Amino acid sequence: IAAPGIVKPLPPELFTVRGTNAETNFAALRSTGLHTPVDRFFVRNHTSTPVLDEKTWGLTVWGSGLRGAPVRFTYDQLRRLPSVTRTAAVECAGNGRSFYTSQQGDTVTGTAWTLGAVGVAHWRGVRLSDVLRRAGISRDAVDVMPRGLDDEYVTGGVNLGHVRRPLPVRKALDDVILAYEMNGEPLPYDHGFPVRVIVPSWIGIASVKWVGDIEVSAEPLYSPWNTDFYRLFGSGYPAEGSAPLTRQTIKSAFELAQGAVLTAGETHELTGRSWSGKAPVRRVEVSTDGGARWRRVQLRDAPRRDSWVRWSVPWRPREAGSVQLLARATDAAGNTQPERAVPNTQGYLFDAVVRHPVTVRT
Ligand code: MTE
Ligand code: MO
Repeated sequence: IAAPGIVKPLPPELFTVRGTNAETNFAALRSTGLHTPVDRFFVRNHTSTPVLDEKTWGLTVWGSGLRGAPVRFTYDQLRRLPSVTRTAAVECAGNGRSFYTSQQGDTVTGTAWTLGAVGVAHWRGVRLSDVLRRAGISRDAVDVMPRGLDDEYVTGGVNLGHVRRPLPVRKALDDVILAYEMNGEPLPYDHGFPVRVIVPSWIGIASVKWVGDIEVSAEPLYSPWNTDFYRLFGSGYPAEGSAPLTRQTIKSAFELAQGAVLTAGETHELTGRSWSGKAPVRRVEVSTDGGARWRRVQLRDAPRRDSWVRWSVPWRPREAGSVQLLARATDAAGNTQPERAVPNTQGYLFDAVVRHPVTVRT
């Protein structure tokens, strides 16, 4: 199994290939720690993974929001700046999209992810704020737009250019990093080698891979990735869409295959993960009877921002039959997963409780 343009192997027990993308199989996370191993971390590529050479690569910072001329950083120069590490999730804005259709009957466009377009890694890099200050960012700067070196994105016969997405300067100077390591190793090709942006808790598109230049502007910046995409469109939203999406929403997933077969009368340890881009997850409940009764489950990680928490709960099904397992998270800001997600035509920010079918046999 292989997807055009993804470099790492994609064995079917770890990934479902979706066009130029690969979705993590949640059942394959059951045996792993807090951080998603690279061999099973999802890949979302608009085109394909470029294999760049760090010796010739450079990052150019330029634009009307600098006090002076463009500044170029080599890979070695970046690696010599003070480094920071951070555990952070990357999650596609469209993660969970397929459930708009399969659970709610809504019509949406885009990659039909289940819940596996998310991963948590330990990133090392330099603060974007350090780089912007060294490049001479001025007090007039309002937007900062990193751009990828992967191929230009052509869709519906229109060339939209290189993937690029503006960030407000406040966020850019806050907790954003330019990462060159993932889980203690140099960034893998598929995840942005040699350097990518990591924007904690924001939708995945903000975390531009294979970054080659960053425009710093004294005027607001626009690209298709904050105008035509990554806004909410549809009934209830203005014609130009909502404001550009920023923070991710709240979700839960079982580390279990779809339609897994369990034996009645035996105790099974149900495990899973819950996460929210808005605040740390502090409570998770599970229902094993289709949503009639809920049990609070034990969290195996302390609630923390920008990451998920793992949880587990024993379950001893009494009789054979088809069962829908449900998990529902609540975060520290009081957000709880609803029964139904409010639809939008591009299927972003699905947050409802997902019904996970299993079969119990005697
Ligand atoms: N950056 C570039 N240059 N090109 C891309 O196609 N995809 C974005 C983002 N950064 C993308 C990109 C999207 S939509 C997501 S969800 C994340 O990368 C996925 O990161 P990953 O492939 O490391 O999981
Ligand atoms: Mo994405």
